[in-house]
Amino acid sequence: MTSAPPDEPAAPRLRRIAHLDMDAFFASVELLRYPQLKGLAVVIGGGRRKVDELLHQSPDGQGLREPHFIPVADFPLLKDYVGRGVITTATYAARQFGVGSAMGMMKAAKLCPHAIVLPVDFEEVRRFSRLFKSTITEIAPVMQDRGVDEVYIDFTDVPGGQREGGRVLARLIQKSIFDVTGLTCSIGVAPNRLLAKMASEFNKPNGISIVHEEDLKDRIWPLNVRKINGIGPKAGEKLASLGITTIGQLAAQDPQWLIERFGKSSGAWMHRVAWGRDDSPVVTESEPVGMSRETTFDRDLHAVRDRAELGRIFTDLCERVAADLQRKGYVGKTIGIKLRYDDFKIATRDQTLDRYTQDAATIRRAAGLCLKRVPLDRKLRLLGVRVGTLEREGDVPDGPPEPRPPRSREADPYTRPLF
Ligand code: TTP
Ligand code: MG
Ligand code: MG
Repeated sequence: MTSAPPDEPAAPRLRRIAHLDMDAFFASVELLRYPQLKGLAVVIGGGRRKVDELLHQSPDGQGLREPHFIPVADFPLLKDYVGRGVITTATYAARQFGVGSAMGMMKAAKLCPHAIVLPVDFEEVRRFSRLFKSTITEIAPVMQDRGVDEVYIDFTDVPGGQREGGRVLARLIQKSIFDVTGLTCSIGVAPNRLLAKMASEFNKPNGISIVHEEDLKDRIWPLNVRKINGIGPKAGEKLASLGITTIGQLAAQDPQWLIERFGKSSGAWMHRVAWGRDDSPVVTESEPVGMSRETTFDRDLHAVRDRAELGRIFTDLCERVAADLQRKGYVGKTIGIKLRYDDFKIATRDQTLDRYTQDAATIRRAAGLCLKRVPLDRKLRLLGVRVGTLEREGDVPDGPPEPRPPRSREADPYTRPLF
């Protein structure tokens, strides 16, 4: 009898980090709605949702037409654009004409007059952003959000994450995202985030690029220093004035020389990244449970004597929390306040609404009620407003409509001055 062979010694696991970025994201989202524009030059810009409404109106004025039946000839063109808008993004077909993000639309019209112009639909963009990210975390749980269309993913311990340097897993993720959303993305896989971020641009659009430590000299050093995430226009200019344009030239500098010119931490950092070194972890962020804004006053304020100022600050905090919720796409149900008195004691109160909100006035009313439940006889050092029990906007049904505010200010306990 022969005994079972000993287990194969496991191949050493390498750190494999991916950076994934959606291709021409805002434009690609519009192409899902208007598939007849596929392959054409399309730019996103201008704030006119009206364009959409006009498009959808059938020419005989009889009702609406399905987006995908609108003839290409009916779409607005860049050459007819008048205004000061800038381009948010452009399809790859439009980029061939030199048109791209941050370019003025009138200037872009000279380069590519026949490009179709569409406005951005933020709600739709956010919906697809959530969808592609949740598709990733179902496959590879360690994901870090880096904005609306990009993420870092730690491939190291994910099945398939080591095969072909990460290419097998990258392909699976690309395919899954396409199946779920109809959108393409590009992925770079490398030993760390720094290199992965550069690598994801190598084969855009719809590409995968695998970078190993030993590729540094051939694939990273020839790139412009500006390709390093963290070297902006100013540092790039200063480096250029010192005769350094490529990452290789940066790597060749004595760290001390860089430190003398860019300061201790930046100089040392530049040298490190030019050598492709980066240990920063991929940090998974859980969904926020609440959002808050608070402010410590320049001087302690009294509820009666400084009533007007406190009222202004309070309203401002509510507006800022509401803006945070709206920008990040959340609604919340529990409205809370926090006070710190001049003796440093803290008081908090909260109130749960019967519907979710991201509206400043609604938050202000509920927070105002909370305020009536705390003692206001001492001076205040700090005031904070928080919205908790968060849900993604769109994930919860709309509640009953807001009760109409009473006619008279006096009759309405919610809008009476608070301090
Ligand atoms: P990017 O990933 O920079 O660009 P992109 O996805 O359009 O194209 P690429 O294929 O090169 O990745 O940005 C993602 C989205 O963010 C983009 O579709 C529109 C928006 N955006 C702005 O609103 N303003 C900007 O200046 C840039 C660069 C992007
Ligand atoms: Mg992108
Ligand atoms: Mg991006």
